[in-house]
Amino acid sequence: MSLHTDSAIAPSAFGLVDAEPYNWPYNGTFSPQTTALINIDWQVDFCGVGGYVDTMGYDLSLTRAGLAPTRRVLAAAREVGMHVVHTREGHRPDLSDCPPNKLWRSRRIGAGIGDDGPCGRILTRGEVGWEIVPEVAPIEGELIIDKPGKGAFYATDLDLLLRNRGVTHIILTGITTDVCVHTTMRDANDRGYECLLLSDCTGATDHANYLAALAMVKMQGGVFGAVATSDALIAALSEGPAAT
Ligand code: C5J
Repeated sequence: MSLHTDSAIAPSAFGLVDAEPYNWPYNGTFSPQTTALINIDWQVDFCGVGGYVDTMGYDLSLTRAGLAPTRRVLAAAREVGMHVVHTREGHRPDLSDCPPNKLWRSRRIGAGIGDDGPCGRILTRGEVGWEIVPEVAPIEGELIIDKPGKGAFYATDLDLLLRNRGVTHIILTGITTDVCVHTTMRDANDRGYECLLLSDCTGATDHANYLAALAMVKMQGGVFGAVATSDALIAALSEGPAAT
């Protein structure tokens, strides 16, 4: 099924966002009714003290860097009535949805999924570490997708929920850029969603990987979509509906 049609632009469509390697979206306008802001895994486990990423020994300032701009983007998206989605990576307490190789790898690096840590059991649903941090927490009415994998479409009903809402365009924030954000963006692009990644609203456990992940989105003319700053998106939203 094609997501994009030639139908009339929604009355509240916004104009182009200044982005690379093309001004987003490809089809000139986007509207809050057909756009979802998807916030990937802003969980204690990925950006909080005592969580999974901290236990693995990475620098939390890298994964926390996008919190303040994401908070501003969330406020702007809510203001214009855009769909807002939050995802959480985590496993059932009995770990029956955790692939053995993922479990093995996490234990090998000293942060075993399901093991006890300062924020409860690592990457386990219902634990403190699995919660979304307060700075960007969901509010009532926003979708929350619990996912066992890296990509938000894998083993979830995200695609169905987006299509039923008429969503054709996706704006991404979240962590980590090179893992769950990238997997979700690649999959979304394959499914025909027009994607924009906000460069200052994402971070990786390794800065070089963050830069490489942004570069990969932009290669081949925007093979997975486009990249913009939060300021560029907010400017487009603030300018109001595009002239039709
Ligand atoms: C990882 C994620 N890095 N949210 N998950 O395991 O990127």
